[in-house]
Amino acid sequence: MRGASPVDHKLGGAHISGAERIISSEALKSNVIDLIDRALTHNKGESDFINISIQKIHDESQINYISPLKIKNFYLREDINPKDILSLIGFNENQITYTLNLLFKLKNLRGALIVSYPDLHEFWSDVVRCTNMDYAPHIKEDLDSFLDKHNSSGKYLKDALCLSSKICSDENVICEICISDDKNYLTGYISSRSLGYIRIKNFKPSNHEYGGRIIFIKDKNKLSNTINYLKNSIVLIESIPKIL
Ligand code: WAQ
Ligand code: MG
Repeated sequence: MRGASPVDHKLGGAHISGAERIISSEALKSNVIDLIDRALTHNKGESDFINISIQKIHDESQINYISPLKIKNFYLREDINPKDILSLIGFNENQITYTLNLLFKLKNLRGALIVSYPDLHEFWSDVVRCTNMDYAPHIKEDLDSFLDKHNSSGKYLKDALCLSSKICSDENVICEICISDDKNYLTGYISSRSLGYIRIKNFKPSNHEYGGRIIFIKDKNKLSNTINYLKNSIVLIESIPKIL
């Protein structure tokens, strides 16, 4: 599902809300209702345009099962900041400044901006909306109780972890960095295969109304493979994440 306002993204509308589900056919109707609800009740406002597309998975062998990233919850620590994390990933000071400036400049994109590293080329004509990922149906219930138990059932973590686990499972991806569209939701994250999904409290300044995602890739010759994987490959998370 993706929702926009005042008109379709393709006609210049702003992104309001988006979500993905991979479910059994019996759960289809109830999930569609939930998604419409989500598009109409987002903190950014009501979607005036909602696109719901539904695709049957014909063959289970099309499904790729992956592990979730480990969650590192710096939510309660004040001493961690995005610069430290990017530096651990290997970014130098200029690259860090560049990255944070770019992130805070992103406005109402319907997908993620891909940037090659280390030459920092921005692929503006290939902003990618990742689709076709979810948690495997057999873990969904346990996942919800697990997240509840760890006070992590907050509204955005579950979907963001799923999306980011798919993104980082592409070999060409170095890391992903994200802040929410919701102006009241200040927690963002930086994720990578090496460090996991690192949540950062107050990543976003409280007056910042926009969200965004940047995906850094190693090899721009493999850009189209990466985009194809992020959009089209069907990915299910097969196990409950660890919270460190
Ligand atoms: N694929 C690519 N980019 C996307 C997608 C997608 N499926 N969905 C959203 N984006 C981009 C788009 O540019 C949005 O403007 C931006 O990301 C932010 O999206 O507590 O809520 O849905 O651990 O607002 C992160 C912290 C919350 C969660 C992220 O993102 C936590 C969030 P939002
Ligand atoms: Mg959102």
